[in-house]
Amino acid sequence: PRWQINKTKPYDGQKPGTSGLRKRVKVFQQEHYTENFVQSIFDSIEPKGSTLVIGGDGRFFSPETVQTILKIGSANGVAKFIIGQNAILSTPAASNVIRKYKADGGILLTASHNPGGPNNDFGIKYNVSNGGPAPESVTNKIFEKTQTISSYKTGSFTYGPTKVDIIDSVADYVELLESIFDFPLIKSFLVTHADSFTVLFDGMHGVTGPYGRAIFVDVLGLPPSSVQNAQPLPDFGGGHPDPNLTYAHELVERVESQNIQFGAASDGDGDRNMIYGKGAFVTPSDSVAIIADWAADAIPYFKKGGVKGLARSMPTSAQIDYVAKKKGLECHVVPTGWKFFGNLMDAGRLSICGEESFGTGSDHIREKDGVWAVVAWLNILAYANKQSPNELIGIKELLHKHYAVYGRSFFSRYDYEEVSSTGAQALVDALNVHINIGALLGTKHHSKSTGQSFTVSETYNFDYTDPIDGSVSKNQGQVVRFDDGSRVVFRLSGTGSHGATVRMYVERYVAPEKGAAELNKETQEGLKGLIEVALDISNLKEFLGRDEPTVIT
Ligand code: VG1
Ligand code: CO
Repeated sequence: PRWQINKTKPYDGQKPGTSGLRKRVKVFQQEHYTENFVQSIFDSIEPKGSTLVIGGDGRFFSPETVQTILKIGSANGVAKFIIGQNAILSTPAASNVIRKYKADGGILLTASHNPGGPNNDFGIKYNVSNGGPAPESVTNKIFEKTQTISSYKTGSFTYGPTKVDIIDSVADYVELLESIFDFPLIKSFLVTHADSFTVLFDGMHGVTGPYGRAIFVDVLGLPPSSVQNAQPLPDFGGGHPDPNLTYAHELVERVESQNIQFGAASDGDGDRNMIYGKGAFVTPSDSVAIIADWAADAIPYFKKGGVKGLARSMPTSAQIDYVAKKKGLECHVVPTGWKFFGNLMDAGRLSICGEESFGTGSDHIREKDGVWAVVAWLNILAYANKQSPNELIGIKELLHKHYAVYGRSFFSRYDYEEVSSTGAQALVDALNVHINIGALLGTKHHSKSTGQSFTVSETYNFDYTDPIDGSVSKNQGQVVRFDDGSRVVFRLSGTGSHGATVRMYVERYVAPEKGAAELNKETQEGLKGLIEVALDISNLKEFLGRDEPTVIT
């Protein structure tokens, strides 16, 4: 036969998390470890005669893993692989390629924004034929297979019947965005405001550099200096390719020191984005609300197809809900992780959605899309400026206009990374006791520093029933609500490669009637009292043994 059987034994812990299996490279390099997981994927789908896409962020250990997938895939009967050149296809580009070429699925080699290189993280994620992350029914099956695996099949694809197409990593994606946005409008805005409105895109040495260069420099005609860190590197240049105020500090500093009006960054695999202009940071929760607000007027794709519905993940702020309400659109609240949006999109009930974790996207594909979000903002700003030619509307002006109409949900997330698993579990357990016996209900909590007080009105564990297929996901975060509409959410991360990470999400609504002085405050100032109360109620510092969070976003 053209293939051979290799004996193996199961490894513990090959359970895909929020977005695939993510571990240290060293873990993937153990004998048969990667092979086991790849064979388990093939055991959970129907590989015979299938067409599969292979993409990824180009991180360390990707080339080796492509070879592993080709060998195992060929022996399992895959008819054709479509591979991004040098194993590079951003997560959104891979989603597009799966859809465009009607592939049966795809394997993405990425650990997203986690650092890469021999001592850092690698990841493998399976996507299904709609281009989106596999639903829990599939990832649970993969996990089951990893627990009983005893052998895997390999073949030599050079002689096998499997076809391999190596495709340009960027071309299909650029074509897609050109069909969505008003590039001529953006270009004419950028040309007329070449001095007053400058742009800087930071690829963070992840996968988006070539995409950014193709769009911002080649299509929109910006100078090459508008794109930085644009070379994908296997270790991301030693950086942490996560677009937020902490890790994208190089962008933030250049935007501030050079008075750049529009700065943006994307993460390792290109599905996250940050929008940051001189003195103006856009929280992801606000970003998706603003895109939803303007889309049907400004963006050709939505002008044509309409906005069918909106959605956010549960911890994301309710800013988008206010837009949905005003426009009479349905608005869904799903658990954390992009896989929960796909069914709603496939059913034609969702057009634009986002997560507080710098994820924004639409039904043009089935993944969140960093570069899409950046171009969406440029399209909206170009449109807004065309409507009001007598003032320059930048990021800050657009935010303030939005708050004046809808009010503002102040939002922030505190991450406590790599804390002890026991401490994290103790925190969760203690909250569950409160939730189960209703102990916090009606209790009033004071902030010493601001004098505000917050009365608990509701406590619950977030469970979700998918409205399309009825599947249920339980315990997706613990919520404490207050009678002024504020809330705090606690959740354990599902993307870390080791140890536990606790996330605390805080949100406080301020109505438009409160006026500009209240609405346009700094986020941390607007949330100060609530954060104090949240830490106090949860006893978080004691449970985790941490005074300060690792990252605040
Ligand atoms: C995090 C984010 C979540 C996001 C996920 C994958 O998950 O909170 O919103 O969907 O990462 O994003 P968790 O379970 O660690 O909170 V990415 O760009 O890492 O694929
Ligand atoms: Co990512």
